[in-house]
Amino acid sequence: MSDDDLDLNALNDDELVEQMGDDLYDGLKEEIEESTRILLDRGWTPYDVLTKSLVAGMTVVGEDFRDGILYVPEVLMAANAMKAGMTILKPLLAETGAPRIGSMVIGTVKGDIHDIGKNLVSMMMEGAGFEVVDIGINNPVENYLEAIEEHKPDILGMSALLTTTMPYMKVVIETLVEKGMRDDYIVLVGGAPLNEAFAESIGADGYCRDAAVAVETAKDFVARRHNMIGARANA
Ligand code: B1M
Repeated sequence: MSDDDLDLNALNDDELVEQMGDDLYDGLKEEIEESTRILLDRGWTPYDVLTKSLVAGMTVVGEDFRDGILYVPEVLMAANAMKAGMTILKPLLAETGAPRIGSMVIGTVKGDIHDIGKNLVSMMMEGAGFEVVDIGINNPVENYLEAIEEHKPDILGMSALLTTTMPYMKVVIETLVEKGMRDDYIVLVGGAPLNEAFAESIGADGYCRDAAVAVETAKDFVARRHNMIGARANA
């Protein structure tokens, strides 16, 4: 049987997840969409579909990209297939009925066009009850300033996937300091090349390893911030 004839519905869950890995690798958008729907129909949670099939598949793509087995056009197709799956999951992750607990402006920094991780963080944050303003990719400091001044969020989130673009996060934070605005926002950063020490060195409040950690970290900081504001109001 050729791949064209493959009945995805006939595969068991493990086989389907393996097939999704192959389809993501091959950038097969429609197959990814179909498999995503099948797993949801079988009772998988949107979060499991996301992490156990799409993110897991993208990890393999990343390894082969690093090793020179895959090139930019192929990785772009894989990314588009992944985004198609994420589009199906987005409303399900966002509509959890969680009460609104805070707000965040998030964007990928200047020089960097990677947005899958940022989009995932946005979805999970929305699902957890945060209002999210996503300012997209390749953001100079002016874009962050404009967005935070307009939306007055609790959190400023920044994403960077390249070792060459992650230092730009420091430029944004230093600009906030210069303008006397640094303490008005919780600054959270994330992206594959970052770590805790880097976040600390640039003066961010927290480093988020993944989207789930971003949600927990954000909740934690926002609760502390609201407690502080409440204590000041009562003093
Ligand atoms: Co790029 N790329 N890429 N790429 N790419 C990486 C990052 C790389 C590690 C691949 C590799 O060599 N193994 C490498 C960087 C090496 C380095 O800097 N040390 C690399 C390179 C070199 C490049 C180019 C320079 C290639 C070239 O042109 N020669 C080029 C740069 C373009 C640019 O930005 N200026 C480039 C281009 C591309 C594509 C356009 C083809 C495509 C991006 C498509 C898109 O995003 N729309 C792409 C992709 C897809 C990747 C990999 C394969 C996958 C990234 C991804 O989406 N991961 C990546 C390899 C890798 O990371 N393993 C790679 C899945 C995603 C769910 O994870 O983004 O880590 P991640 O997000 C996580 C966490 O990091 C965290 O939570 C997310 C969800 O759990 N997180 C946050 C992320 N942001 C956060 C923000 C927060 C909180 C948490 O704020 C609060």
